[in-house]
Amino acid sequence: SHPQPTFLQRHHADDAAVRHEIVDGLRQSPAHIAPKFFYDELGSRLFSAITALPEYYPTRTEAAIFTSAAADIAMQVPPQAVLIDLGAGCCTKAARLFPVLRPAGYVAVDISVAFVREALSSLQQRHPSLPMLGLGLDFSTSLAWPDEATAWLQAQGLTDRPRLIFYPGSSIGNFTPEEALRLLRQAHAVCQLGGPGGGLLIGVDRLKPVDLLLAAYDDALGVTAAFNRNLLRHVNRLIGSDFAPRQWRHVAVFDEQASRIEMHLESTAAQSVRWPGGERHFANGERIHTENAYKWTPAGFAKLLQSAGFDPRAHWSDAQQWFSVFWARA
Ligand code: AVI
Repeated sequence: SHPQPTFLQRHHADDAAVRHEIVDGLRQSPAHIAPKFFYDELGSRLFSAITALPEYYPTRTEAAIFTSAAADIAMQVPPQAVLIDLGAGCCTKAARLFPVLRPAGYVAVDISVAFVREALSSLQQRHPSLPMLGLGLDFSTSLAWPDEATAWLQAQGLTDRPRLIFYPGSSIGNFTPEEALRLLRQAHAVCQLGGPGGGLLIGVDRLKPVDLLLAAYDDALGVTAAFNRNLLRHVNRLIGSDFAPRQWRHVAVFDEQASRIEMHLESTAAQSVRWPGGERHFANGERIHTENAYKWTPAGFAKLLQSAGFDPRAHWSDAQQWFSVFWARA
């Protein structure tokens, strides 16, 4: 027989809610669009291309840390836990760590179950006896653990297992410290619903010389620029607007004060953008803020973990100290 994962979709923001969120951001000054809208099908492929760029060090640096620290990680994290993978996507990062983490259950969380459906189904064929749940949940809004997911854990006999939350890739950096604290507090609450020993395994990008950071977010081939401008094509489909991507320039800057990379789209002409029910004028040079990527110090991030209720137990980095992986007990 072919075992199948279970799939659950929670509060799929309806089209009207999505339209409202985007239009509201466009009307503000400065205008902004949330980075979750980068990831339509082409956007996900462009991000995947970014991770292969020589300038974009985070993905490969984190992978090298997971490889070199594998034995150590295996000693720290509880075996037979329920592994909860935030922003799972193609599930490859977690799947590679199955031999290290030895989970008793696997929950792949992403904004839409559609993002994990195929990957999880094929992963299930390779691990037929590992219970798997695909959970569609916009945890950038709220990581409240859904009742249906609790019921699934119960049905699998996993209720009392520790919960091991896996949040790699420095996606936590795309939240402001306040937003990150809120999300981590919710993650802590999710861990507390399970058995003792649970916690958080998280990848965090570090503060480093600005030239390295700027190159990572403004690469020579222009892949990041395409990724940023593709947001406008996605928004056109979501709200029916008429953004002309050619009229917008990719801008990446580092704000030392906030310790963050900011990505913007800068209008290269005075222009009006229209959508059903509204329009917005942009002056030449006016920007739309599309992403923050905070760069943490290990001490600063350990403090954030503590503020969220976690107990940071271990920290691994690479020889250049560019990226950090934290293990924190709930
Ligand atoms: C997904 N996230 C961690 C990436 C980052 O580095 O902030 C998104 C990205 N934006 C530009 N390049 C990559």
